Amino acid sequence: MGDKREPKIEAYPGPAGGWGSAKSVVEILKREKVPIPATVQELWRQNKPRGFTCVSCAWPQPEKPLKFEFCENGAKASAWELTSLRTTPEFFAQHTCTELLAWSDHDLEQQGRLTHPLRYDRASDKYVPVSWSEAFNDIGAELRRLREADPKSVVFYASGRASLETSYLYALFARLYGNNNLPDSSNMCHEATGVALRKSVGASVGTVVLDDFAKTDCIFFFGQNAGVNSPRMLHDLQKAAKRGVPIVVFNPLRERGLERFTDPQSPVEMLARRETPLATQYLQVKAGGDIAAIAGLCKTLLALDDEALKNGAQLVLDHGFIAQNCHGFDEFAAWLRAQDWADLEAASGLTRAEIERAAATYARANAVIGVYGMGLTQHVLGEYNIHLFANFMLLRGNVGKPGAGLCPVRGHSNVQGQRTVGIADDPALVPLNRLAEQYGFEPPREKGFNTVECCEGVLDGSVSGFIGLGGNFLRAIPEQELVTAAWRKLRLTVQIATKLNRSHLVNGEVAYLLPCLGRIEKVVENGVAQVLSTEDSTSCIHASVGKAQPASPELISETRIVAELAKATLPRNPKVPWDGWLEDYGRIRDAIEQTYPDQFRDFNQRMWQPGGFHRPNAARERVWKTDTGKANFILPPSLTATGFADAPNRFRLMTMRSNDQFNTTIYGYDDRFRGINGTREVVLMHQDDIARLGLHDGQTVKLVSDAGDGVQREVGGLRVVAFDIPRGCVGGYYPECNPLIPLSHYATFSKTPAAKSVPVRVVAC
Ligand SMILES: Nc1nc2c(c(=O)[nH]1)N[C@H]1C(S)=C(S)[C@@H](COP(=O)(O)OP(=O)(O)OC[C@H]3O[C@@H](n4cnc5c(=O)[nH]c(N)nc54)[C@H](O)[C@@H]3O)O[C@H]1N2
Ligand SMILES: Nc1nc2c(c(=O)[nH]1)N[C@H]1C(S)=C(S)[C@@H](COP(=O)(O)OP(=O)(O)OC[C@H]3O[C@@H](n4cnc5c(=O)[nH]c(N)nc54)[C@H](O)[C@@H]3O)O[C@H]1N2
Ligand SMILES: [Mo]
Repeated sequence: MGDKREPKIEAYPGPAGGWGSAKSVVEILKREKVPIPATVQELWRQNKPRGFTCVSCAWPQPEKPLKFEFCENGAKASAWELTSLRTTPEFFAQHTCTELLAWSDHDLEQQGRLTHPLRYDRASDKYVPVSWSEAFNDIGAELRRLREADPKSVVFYASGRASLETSYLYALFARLYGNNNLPDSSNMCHEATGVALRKSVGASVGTVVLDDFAKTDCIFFFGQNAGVNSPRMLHDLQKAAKRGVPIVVFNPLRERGLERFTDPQSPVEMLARRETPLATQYLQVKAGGDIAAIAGLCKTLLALDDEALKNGAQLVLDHGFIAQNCHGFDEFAAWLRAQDWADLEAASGLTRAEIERAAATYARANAVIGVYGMGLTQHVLGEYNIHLFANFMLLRGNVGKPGAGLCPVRGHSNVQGQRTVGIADDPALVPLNRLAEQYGFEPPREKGFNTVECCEGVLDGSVSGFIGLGGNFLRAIPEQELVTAAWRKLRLTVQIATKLNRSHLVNGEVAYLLPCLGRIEKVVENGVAQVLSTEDSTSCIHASVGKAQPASPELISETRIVAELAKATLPRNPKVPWDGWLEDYGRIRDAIEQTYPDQFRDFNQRMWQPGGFHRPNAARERVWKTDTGKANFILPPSLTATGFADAPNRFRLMTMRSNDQFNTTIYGYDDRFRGINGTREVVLMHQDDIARLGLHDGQTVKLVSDAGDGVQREVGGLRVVAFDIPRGCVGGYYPECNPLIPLSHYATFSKTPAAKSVPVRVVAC
């Protein structure tokens, strides 16, 4: 199980959680050959006060944790890091990078943890071991040379796993170096959220805390797959469902984790195979059809309100809230009245009756939580999806009251926190004046590169150096083939990582692969164990204590790697105490508090609070930090979020995550809930579309880009799977389908790659 084998496609009868989950955890523990007692001991500490923060998703830690506060996918992520497998210098002596490029993503990471700092040797096309001091000196010298030529030519990428301490130092390093080129993985996921929510409600993050789930009386879900990507949330959903809270889901696919759940930690539920149904209504909206669906919901609320007014009944909209807090309601109402139901039905793929039923559920609830994920953000009109969702919530004052609010579910376990402490390409989001004063330098004021702009810079030659603090940049981005080809012309590439991945095999002229400790491992500096911290999806900040034995004695922390790189590169500045910070990471937290006094008051004390301390959020208090000083109703330019016109054989490709992966990390080849086992090389299609194209279930096809920009992009060898998916939409796995996404295909304002509606044709091979 878990390996590539004869594909088996067969509907999965079980719930999310349950015995399937338990079995899947046992399999990965075996596959990673982890020492079982030590691993169980670690899992016991996961997401607990004085334990470590799970390295998988960003769902918050409850104040009073469960006995085991982890889920199937959290356990997989921990086992992946605690593995006893090792990728040693001997391994690299045996394989060239070119040879390894032909390996699968799964096989590369399956070699285990990196153990030694490595330098790429161009002559042999192999990685060779190098000492830390040699690596830092050489990289420092290269970075100084690049800085002399153009300080804007180096990019400092971060994947969202590094701690607040490391992230703060990393952002400071980039600014002292001379640029704001700080793209991070959130540029590819919730960037659209930051941009859209700032305009709608003046906050760039969600407004709910965990406690709101206990108080809510209705939950609306758009394009977020909790059962796979934030499974601990299922406990909160299950509790809500058991209280009779309606859960309404808008998703093109019927995701099992949103349908029913068995708590694997409950012996009664497990033994009795008892399931809790979750979604009370499931609407299979077309990919890119949410603007129309939400407009339909809002139009219904308006009609219900009109009717109530006529009958002298209680009004449906919260007019008091709207008058006091909102801007643009009249224009929005006029726009809604002008919409034709036939257009809304066609663009959403839903019927008026279904939408009206969902709107009636919403209208009956006093406190509604609006949850969303990549299904809304990763579209050309991704920001408008979010604006419409915010409009919908504002109509009944569902922002800034107990049990209600917007809940974008963030991706990586510290991706939100990285932004909070300065990893941002937009200098307007950073207190530059305070940094200037604190560190006695003139920070760069020009906007830096985000992820898409970094790729553009690689293509046009304006980028010469790349540092990756985690992640798998070349595999995660769109337009993989062109960017990968240009990548080899970079002067310097440095990757800081725990495991080998594809991005490490495509190198600049000078290239290093620097291995680091993971979050579960003990970090010791000068004989003293150090503590790190992270921020979750609900803006709660907590300590994380790693205790596991390091995977190799050579490993040092990411915090140290960043500080040593900075020291080797930058002129000495007595106001920037890199060595002092490394002696005691608590001093980095003091520095963070000094830069962000309102957000991080008493950081070193409060991070120990069970469940963490909450960063203030003005929108939660109904203080609207927008251009109008109010919460804004914003109108969309179109009912469809795809950004391209429909055409007879043009499909909307949604790139999907399986239940057996964390982003580009492929744990195995089973997507249990969707019943696709032993393979990821599939394209999910509606039976009618299969027949219309004269194809058949099981046939091999290729997907070809239909972006109309003259660039040849295709992914072949995919097996057609007849699936319950809206007509006109097809599903394929991320990252295998990434070569099909044009670099220019992104959300308009945030440049979030539009990975949930990519224009493709399906062609028989
Ligand atoms: N186990 C595990 N956990 C993870 C990750 C992982 O890969 N594995 N990744 C982490 C990261 S970085 C992130 S950002 C999050 C991602 O977590 P999610 O936000 O859940 O992202 P996806 O699974 O990509 O897509 C979510 C859902 O959107 C639906 N969808 C697609 N298109 C549309 C649409 O147009 N409209 C609507 N309404 N729905 C649509 C899909 O069917 C899918 O169910 O999870 C994080 N957690
Ligand atoms: N088509 C398509 N493309 C997408 C998406 C999609 O839905 N569809 N989703 C996008 C999203 S939401 C995201 S967030 C990006 C993800 O993009 P990235 O964040 O760049 O990629 P990951 O796969 O999360 O990175 C995995 C690698 O991180 C390294 N790593 C793991 N743990 C650590 C650690 O503790 N420290 C360090 N230094 N390294 C570590 C390992 O070497 C591992 O190979 O992909 C985006 N790309
Ligand atoms: Mo993400």
